[in-house]
Amino acid sequence: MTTAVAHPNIALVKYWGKQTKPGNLPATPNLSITLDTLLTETTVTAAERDEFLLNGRAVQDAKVARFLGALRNRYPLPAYRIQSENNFPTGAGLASSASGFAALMCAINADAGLNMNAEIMSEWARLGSASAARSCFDGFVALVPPLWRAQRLAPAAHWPLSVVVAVTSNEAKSVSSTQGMERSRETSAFYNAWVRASGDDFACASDAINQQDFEQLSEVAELSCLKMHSIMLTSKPTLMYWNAATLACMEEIRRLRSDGTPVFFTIDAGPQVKAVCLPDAVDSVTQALGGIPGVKQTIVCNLGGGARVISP
Ligand code: 2P0
Repeated sequence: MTTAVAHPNIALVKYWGKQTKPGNLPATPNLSITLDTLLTETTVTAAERDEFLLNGRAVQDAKVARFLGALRNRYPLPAYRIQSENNFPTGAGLASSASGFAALMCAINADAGLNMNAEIMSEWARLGSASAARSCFDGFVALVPPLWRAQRLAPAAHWPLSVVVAVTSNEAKSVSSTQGMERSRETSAFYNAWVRASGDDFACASDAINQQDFEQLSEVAELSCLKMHSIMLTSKPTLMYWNAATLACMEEIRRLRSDGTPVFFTIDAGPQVKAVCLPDAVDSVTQALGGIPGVKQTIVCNLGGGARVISP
């Protein structure tokens, strides 16, 4: 029996769309920060048959089954009872599949003695969910060609950033990211332009992180987020992940920034808003977002560690 933990990560340069060849390969280079506070804890126990319990309930999960199948094509593994718990809403745009597959890969790696390093673990975690590759590492993380293994661009200590998550709904999304991004690739007239521009966005964000240039990072990260949501909105049928409180948070964050507060927003495939800020701005950002009608909860995170075994 082995228990591992991993945190969600938040992309500052987004992944939305896959290559058509096998391997669950993103169509665009992407870059994230790994959070603390939000956590998935996963225990694997050798068993007579595979069983997956998510937050205490037995579920059939095709992605988990496919992931285990792929691993078993390469490694002799026992059947596993997998117990996975999230301390935050699941499937609601808070990257539970990223932390989930990173924790699962890390637990199996240790339990079965596979001796993978973090890069190899990230390559396998990517097969489960591409964003999970990034949760194998702490700090600032890139997922780029040609190998599409995650790499740490800089450790968390390089540039302490904070993230205030404004939770505007606890419901699971109606269209999964996997289905949504496939729909966008097939139907959005702007999809090819999104893919073409992604390399420049990635380079600009990497440069901003190296230089600790908050203004440059704000501009490129908000633009990447809004481009991704433009692709979602122009998919057929449309993918609209925002609600009224999402928009109110975006407006408030832009107002705070124009008044001199170092903060920018990013939003994933769900209605939650993540306000990325310098640590000194956490209190004012939390207060401002917490007062917006429709914001159910705010959660403060700093940058966190990569996937790791906690027991034995
Ligand atoms: C990201 N998202 O870069 C983007 C932004 C959601 C919006 O990566 O199909 O759950 O399992 O590889 O990793 C969510 O996609 O999708 C995601 P699959 P995944 O964080």
